[in-house]
Amino acid sequence: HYPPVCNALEADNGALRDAILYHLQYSCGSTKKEATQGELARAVMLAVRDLLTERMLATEKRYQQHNAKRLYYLSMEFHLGRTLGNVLANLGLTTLLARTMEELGVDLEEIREQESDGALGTGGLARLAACFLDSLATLDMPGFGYGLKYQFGLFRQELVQGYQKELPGRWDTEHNPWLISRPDEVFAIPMYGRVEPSRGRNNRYAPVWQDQKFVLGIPHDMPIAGAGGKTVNTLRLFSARSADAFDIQIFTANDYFQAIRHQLFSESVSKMLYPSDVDDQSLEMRLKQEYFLVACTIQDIMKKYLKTGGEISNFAQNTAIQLNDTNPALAIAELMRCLVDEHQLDWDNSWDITRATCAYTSHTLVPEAYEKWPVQLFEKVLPRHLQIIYEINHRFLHEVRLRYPDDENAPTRMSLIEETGGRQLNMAHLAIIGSHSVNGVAGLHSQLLRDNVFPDFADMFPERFSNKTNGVTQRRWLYKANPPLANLITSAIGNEWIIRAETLSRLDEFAADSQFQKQFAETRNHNKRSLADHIMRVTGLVINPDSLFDVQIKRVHEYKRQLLHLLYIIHCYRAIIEDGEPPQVPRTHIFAGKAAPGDPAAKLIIKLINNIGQVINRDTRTRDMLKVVMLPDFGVSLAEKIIPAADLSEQISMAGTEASGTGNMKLAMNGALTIGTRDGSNIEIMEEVGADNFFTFGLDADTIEELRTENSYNAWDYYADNPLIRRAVDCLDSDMFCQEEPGLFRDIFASLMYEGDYFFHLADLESYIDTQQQVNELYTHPASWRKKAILNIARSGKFSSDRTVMEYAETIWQLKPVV
Ligand code: 26R
Repeated sequence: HYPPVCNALEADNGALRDAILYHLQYSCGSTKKEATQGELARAVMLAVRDLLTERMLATEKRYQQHNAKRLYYLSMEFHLGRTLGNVLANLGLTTLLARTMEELGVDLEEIREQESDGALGTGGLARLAACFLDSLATLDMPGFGYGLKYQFGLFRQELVQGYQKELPGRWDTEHNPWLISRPDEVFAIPMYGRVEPSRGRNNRYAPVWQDQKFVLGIPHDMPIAGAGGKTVNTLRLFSARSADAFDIQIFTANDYFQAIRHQLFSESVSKMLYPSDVDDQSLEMRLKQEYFLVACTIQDIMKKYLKTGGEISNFAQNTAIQLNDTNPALAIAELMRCLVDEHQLDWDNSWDITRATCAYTSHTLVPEAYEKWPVQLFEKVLPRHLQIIYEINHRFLHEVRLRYPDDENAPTRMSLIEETGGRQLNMAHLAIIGSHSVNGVAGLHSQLLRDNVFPDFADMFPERFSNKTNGVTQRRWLYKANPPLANLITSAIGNEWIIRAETLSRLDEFAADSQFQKQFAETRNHNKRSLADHIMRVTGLVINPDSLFDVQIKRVHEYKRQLLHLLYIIHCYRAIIEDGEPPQVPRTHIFAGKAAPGDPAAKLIIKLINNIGQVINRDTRTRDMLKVVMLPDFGVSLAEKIIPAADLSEQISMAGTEASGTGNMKLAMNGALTIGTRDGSNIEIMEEVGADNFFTFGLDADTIEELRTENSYNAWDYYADNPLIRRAVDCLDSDMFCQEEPGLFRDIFASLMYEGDYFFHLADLESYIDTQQQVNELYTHPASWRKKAILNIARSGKFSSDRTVMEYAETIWQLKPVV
């Protein structure tokens, strides 16, 4: 039952206070009188962590008693956001802690603001991983995250004169109160060196990998508490340290500086999270990082498994490994190396075990995002793994030839090694061949993976491919992020929705209830006013809290088409100032998002958002009918502020490019209406909430694919045919939004008009403008709007990550709750 009674704490109010004071004194070396806000926050987090630690140990004991199958979720990225508020919510401790802090004369809100976001990830893939961990723990399933403890996670974004500036993030990985470091459980990870052919046991060919350099991996555990707090799993993050051998060399070697360089060199392995587009100089470090994660993880899994008395031959019955995209796909080669080289298992058995253990999720359709490693580089860093991959490939291509005797190109297309454009190792092919399951993250995405991206593999292994539509945890994204709405929902239908999102459907009958609508509107107004205050504090801009809040919050990338949204804003602006046509409804356009540091096109879009804001927000002719805001430093905490206040959710990627999207789910769940293309999980959201309660527009993926293959799309046709489109697009060629830096946005104009408009902005613009008009229309009928908004909440149950995780558990992992 929810919320839980938290040990003796609920009964004995004093216990939590004493724990906080204890940590203030003994862990922070401070006193209540002297303590800084930071120290107080630390003491609070440590006191809460103690509660988690007890439960974590009890959970582990339970798993061992049941000899439970375990899932390891391998991901180079986890975007956790803040932990304190989430733990309090999941343990049902929010009120108790608030009361305790009041007694101590401390403002809990301020304490919570002290915590910085754990942003060890770049985008949706990383946040999905965090939602999955929350769901696994809530469902009492033995599922563990494995990742890297970067010293520098995702950069912090500042906007300086409208330009993105990157600064180091604030998450303190060195003294993070949530992490339990375990230096005694260190793992030694070999890299480089060479492979010597030699004879092993029974005179078998047994290659020996030698002269390696070693990097040490130290595990740090982050407790992950599920709702109710019974199950506390862990996210294990590895940091790199130099191997002792090097430290000794520093004191003994002739070349002291060389020895220290060595040390720096190994410790740099967990130095920083790389952005999605890695430059050539960083390739080697990124490869080492991916291998480091995988090697630490496999050693850890194996050690734990053998310690519990498991037989190697039963390994796959007790272990599932999920590869979060291809970054950790080397786990396949590493597990093979471990079984063949270290446990002297024969190849076929090892291969069966590996495939039965591993499963792969793809998260993208953007071709550049598919990982490939230059073979030369790979051989230098991981010579033994390259041999293993050659052997896998050799055997696999043999099968391909048997299966497709008449298709002489099949082996070339399906090989792990691409021979064109320098020899490259195709990681997606490795992931598919070495897994028993391959899944996409929304229906359309999974279908496009089968039909367009991996058709050969889908033909050869049809049973491996499936769909698992993404989800988000309603506990962070509704229960914790939006208390006014969460309380209203609970008052209407009870609180079961917190652990069973499908029960949100009970709200259906309240959608037309005027009393409920009124209360819903009150929560929305409250949230919109808080966001307006926040915008005022951060940007100095005064916005109209009664205007329609139109939000687009996500990574800035051309395929997500922030530019389409901007063209609509420009259209509205010119309609006001030139045609004297004020919009039917006042709107505030709210943007937030980071651009990859190496993506100049995305960075220029950020500058364009800001400049359009500058011009429009200052123009007295628009008064408070039109405002454009860009909030800096998008991340989980900022999303938690924006989402509860959003009226309209912009999900306008070019159809066929967004694998799923998860922001779309968070917004719908909080009662925003979506304006969206038929892309990713938008399609499924529309199916669930009903076409009447969703604004869709634009070309579908098939049509775009067709136009592209026929080469028959021409942006100039749309430009010539529609004067309104021309008027909007022409602004980018003029200096209307860049008086101070003439010509600044001409590259954007050129990409649309001279470089083929790769993302079909002009093709979709008219339909987008028309649909925005329908949005305005509806907003003038508050009762109809509210009804649709409430229906969106009521029908968003499918998009809980609890549902997603249960699907993975049943069909891929064979994982069961352990209670
Ligand atoms: C820019 C390009 C090179 C690139 C694009 C995307 C590089 C890296 C990525 C990261 C990918 C793997 C990612 O984060 N994908 C996102 O995964 C989410 C969770 O499944 C999806 O909801 C989202 O649609 C997808 O973009």
